[in-house]
Amino acid sequence: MCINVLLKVCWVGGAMPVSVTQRSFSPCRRRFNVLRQKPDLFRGETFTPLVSESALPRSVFHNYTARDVSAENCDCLNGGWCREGGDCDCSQFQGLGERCQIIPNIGQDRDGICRSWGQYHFETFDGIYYYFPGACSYILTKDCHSPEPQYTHWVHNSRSCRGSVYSCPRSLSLHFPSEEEITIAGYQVHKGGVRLSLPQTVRNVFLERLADYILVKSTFGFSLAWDGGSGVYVRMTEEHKGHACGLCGNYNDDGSDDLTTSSNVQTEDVADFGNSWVVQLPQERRCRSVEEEFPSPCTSESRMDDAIEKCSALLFFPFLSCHENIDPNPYVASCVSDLCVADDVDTFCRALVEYTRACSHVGYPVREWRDSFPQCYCISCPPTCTFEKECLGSNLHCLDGCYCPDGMILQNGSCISVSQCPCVYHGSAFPLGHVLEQGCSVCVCMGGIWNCTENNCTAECSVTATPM
Ligand SMILES: [Ca+2]
Repeated sequence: MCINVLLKVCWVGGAMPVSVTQRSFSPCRRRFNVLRQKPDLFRGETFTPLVSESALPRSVFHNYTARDVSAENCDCLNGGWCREGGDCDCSQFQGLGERCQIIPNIGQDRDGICRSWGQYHFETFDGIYYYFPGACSYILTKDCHSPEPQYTHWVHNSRSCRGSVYSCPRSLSLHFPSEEEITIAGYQVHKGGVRLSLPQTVRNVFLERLADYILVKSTFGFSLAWDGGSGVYVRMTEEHKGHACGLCGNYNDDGSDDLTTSSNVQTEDVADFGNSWVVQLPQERRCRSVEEEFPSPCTSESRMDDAIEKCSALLFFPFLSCHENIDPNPYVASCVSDLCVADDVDTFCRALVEYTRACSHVGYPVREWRDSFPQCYCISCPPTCTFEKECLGSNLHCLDGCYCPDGMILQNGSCISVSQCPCVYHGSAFPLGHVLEQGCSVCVCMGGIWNCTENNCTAECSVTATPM
């Protein structure tokens, strides 16, 4: 059984193993708020969804026969319909642009997280969702403010992805000043071609595996989470506002200028924009640019109808509780694009997971949504681990996923008892019972916490010792 204990972990925050780098549990406050709202979470009908009835799927509220089917070739994106005059009706998922190529996420709690999932889905720091079917490597985000960028992140899309976008390989490259390239593929991290064990500190950057994610946190204010497959989530502190560039946009609280090319030209053309951020890798064959009028993944009307019908699930209970925090429209639209390509259970569940992740990441988890979708039963859980996870105390507030039973905690992919937790010192993990001596102090690792005592090892120390 897949038991969801999303909220529970915050109650026991003090009892969780706290390492030097994970002391802050303040993000949990929001979860307590969520907890207080618990009765409301189960009264879906009391919520007013962001989307108006007119914007809800026609498959739910309207009769299809009214739709014009003579103009099928507008190549509308993101669930847009072709109108009689050959233009796109983008109202369904509140899209904008000639082809409905962008959907602003109007949820009030996005928290400035840039997200990309399933190869082709992107939502910028400033909340602009777009679909860009690139088959190359791209600058996801980069520090464009300093002559020597503090960070540059590349995402390597599949050169050829047939079938479900979640089944194709994707990987990341992270670049920091005076450091060799760090690559992340699956759950393996390499630096300069050498595999790193986790957790690991590389100068200002701390890397670890937590639940289903690889987490990268830096002292200069960014966090990145990678789900091991295709999902990458980046959050930065306010001081980086307006300094970023790349597919994640410029992070200046203004969605209207997010499609700015690498030559600093604003465009409405997603292909122009995306192609401009391509990275040509010397060892790779030259990859194909995305055509300006790239086709919609939904080439068949009946497939799109089916996809909309299924993906509209995100507009109703149990997802209503998150609607005012995270606008579901971009996620329904991305789900439709995914199902138009591969209409299978895994793809559908991954699309739902993406929305619940966005909610979890900002502290508003959708509780027990899998109860309503038993086919999505713990889709990515390791067999021994079927629970949710704690707040991180990092810039990415809370992770979703599958977690460990009460009293257990996930460590390197398996569940162990809290008392067995290792302790972290200077970025390295030490097992239970490990003894560290530092000057007069002797510290023993006990349940993830260094238990330190002072010895009378020097004259100075003996002065401070308790008199007999
Ligand atoms: Ca912007």
